[in-house]
Formats: sequence, C-alpha cells, structure tokens
Amino acid sequence: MSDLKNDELNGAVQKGNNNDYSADSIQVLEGLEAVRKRPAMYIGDISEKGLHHLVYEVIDNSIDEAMAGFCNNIDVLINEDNSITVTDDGRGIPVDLHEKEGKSALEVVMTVLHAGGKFDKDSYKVSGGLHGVGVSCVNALSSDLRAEIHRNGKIYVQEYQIGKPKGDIEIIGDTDKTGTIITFKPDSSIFEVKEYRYEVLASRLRELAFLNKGIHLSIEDRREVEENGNENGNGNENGNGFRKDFFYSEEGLKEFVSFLDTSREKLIDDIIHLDTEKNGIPVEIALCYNTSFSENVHSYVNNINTIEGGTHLSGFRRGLTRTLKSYAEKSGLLAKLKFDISGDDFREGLTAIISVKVQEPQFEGQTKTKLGNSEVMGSVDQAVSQSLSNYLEENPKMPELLFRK
Ligand code: 0RA
Repeated sequence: MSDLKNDELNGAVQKGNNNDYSADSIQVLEGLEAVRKRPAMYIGDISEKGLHHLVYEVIDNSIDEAMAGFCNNIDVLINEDNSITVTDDGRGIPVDLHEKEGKSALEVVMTVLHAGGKFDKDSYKVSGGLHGVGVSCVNALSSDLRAEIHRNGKIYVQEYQIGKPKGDIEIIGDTDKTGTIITFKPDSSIFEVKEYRYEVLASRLRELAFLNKGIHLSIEDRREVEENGNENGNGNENGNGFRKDFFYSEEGLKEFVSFLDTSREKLIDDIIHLDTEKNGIPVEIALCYNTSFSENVHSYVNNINTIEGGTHLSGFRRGLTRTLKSYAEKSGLLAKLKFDISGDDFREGLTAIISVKVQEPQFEGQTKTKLGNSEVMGSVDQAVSQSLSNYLEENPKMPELLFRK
C-alpha cells in the first residue's frame, strides 16, 4: 500500500489492499479474464502476428496523442528479455480520478476493455489498431506491465500482472517533462512465439512514419550488439552498439510512394500528392506512374493496411478512371487511340497510397481488412477527381505520356 496522500496523487483513488472490490472492478476483472481466455478474439492470434500486435496496440495510443498534436517522439525498445518499452513525449495518460469508474484514469485505461481514450468526451481517437482493442488487452496478455507517467511535474508509476494492478499509483520522483512509458512482457503461457523480430517492428514503424508525417519514431534492439559495434560505445550512430533505426517523414505519403518506387523507372517525374478533407473525412493520397506494367496500390484506414481494399479504394479507382478518361476525351487524346480504354489501363505502372481517417470504421471481409463505410467512397472519389483534374490542366504532358504507353 502506498503511503501517499490523495492530493499528492492528484485525486487518484487509493484502493485498499483488501478484496473489497466494487461492482465496477469485478466487471473489470471479468473483462480482462475474457481476453486471457480467448486472446485470439482480441488480437487475431497467439502466434508471431499476435505477439507483434501487442506492440502496435501500445504504439497506436502514442500515435493518437501525436495526431492530436501533443506528441513528437515515439521510441520503441526491445529489451534483453523480449519485453518491450514504448516511450512517448505526449501529455501523459491522466492519473486523476475517473468519476464513473471510481479509480484513476490510468487504471481505467489499463484495466477496462475498450477504454482507450474513450473517457475523453470529444475523443480525438480515430486509430486503435487492427483490432482496436486498446492497451488494456496488452495488459491482460502481459505477465508484467509497468506504466510510468510524467505529468504535473511528477513521475507516477503503476505496475500490473496479467492485467491486475499490483498496487496503487505511486509517485517516484519529480520531472519537468510529460509523457508515457509503457513496458510490458508478453505472457509466455499465452503466446506460442516469445521472440520479437526487429525487422517486423521496424517495418511497421517506417510505415507509421510515412502515414503520420512529422512524427519521430525510433526502434532499438537491446538483445544483441551490431556486428561492427560493441556495448562499450564504438558501435552505431547512437554510440552504444545496439541495432537502432530512426524513422521520420517530412512529406508523408509522397515519400512513401517514392520509397516504394526507388528501383523503378519513372514514367512521370512528379508524385501527385493530395492531403485534404472531404465531408469530414481526412483523405491523403500520393500516386505516380512508372514504366512497368504492374500495379502497386496500398490503402489504409486509421493507419491500418486494408489488404482487402474497400470503399476508399473503390472511390480512388472510380475517381482516377473517370478523371483520366474525361480529360482524354476533352483533349482529343482518346480519339487518337485505336481501341477503347478501360479502368485497367490506368492501373499499369501505377504506384499509390491511399490513407483515410474514419471515425467509426466498419471492417468487413475474410481478414476484417476491407472498409465497408459507403460514405467514404464519395469523399475519396471527389478528392482524387479535383486534385487530379487540376494537375492534368497544369501538366498536359503527363496524360500524353500515360496514353502513349
Ligand atoms: C486521453 C487524454 C489525455 C491523454 C491521453 C489520453 C494519452 C493516452 C496515451 C497512451 C499512450 N500515450 C498516451 N498519451 C496520452 C490527456 C488529456 C489532457 O491532458 O487534458
């Protein structure tokens, strides 16, 4: 039992060290117990994918904080024991009393299913991972989790085991920073795979950097030193010899497309890039054409790769085809062609990323990675049509190259 006064905890509730749980906390335990009973229902599976998904779930919260404009840096550590630490410099998860739940907001976030950010009435949250289950699921599936919050000039810590608080929030010191540091160790009795793969996590961070321009992300692997480095500091650029990568994108999807097409010959010089909002739906798209015949189009909803596509992708295709076709008709390019063109013709050599943010996404399909929200189709269609027709007017060489191909 912590010996802190209530006011020191900024109103955080001090739970007794007895078993007199309120009705609310009983429900909480049931909630997290359900996650441990059927983990796959919450995180997809308990293999390598699910293991890595835990990290994405934690990072997503920091990304949300960054999207809200309060966080610039997110750092991931793979610790020696395959536990993971995610550090952000956001506002820090609130530690004050959450009236409805009768416990600190931190404990609510950590122990109540689906509570991630939701206690914020005008919630900014649009992301939330593929399964959108929140950090409480990570907590439930971790043998140990430690949350360290820098906020109000204090450092608050609460620890948990298999989702249950080991004790109250404690103040362990002073700080002049704000932010959240979550360290968790996946429960080895649940996961079939115990080891994290650096490359898998690094790729996701790279993707997140492109999808969320302006955020600095990093990953460091404390499990072994790099080939030409050692622990004494004559190693990599950060001086300690551990494998480390930094990801940052100034221009977002434009750089993503450029990254994907590095080894391909360009058909047009420009990467067409739009970043707008249509009917309240943020739409960002980057596209370009290379000289190959294959299509390389990826779509995202709330930072989730929608492998099966959906309404945003349909809207994109529709807008692209209609705009190019009508330009070709108007400009006389179409008349010069010997055969009719179809939508497929505009897909050859196309590299594109479509990213939308949807408040209440409906995911469908085999792997729940197909966007179903019908309203998104029109938003993306409009966004592409407007930007692309402007671009075509200003760059008439582009459609000529495209139709000559
Ligand atoms: C809701 C409200 C506030 C912060 C957060 C959520 C938050 C959650 C996470 C999870 C990981 N990092 C995070 N950073 C922030 C703050 C509300 C306020 O300060 O007024």
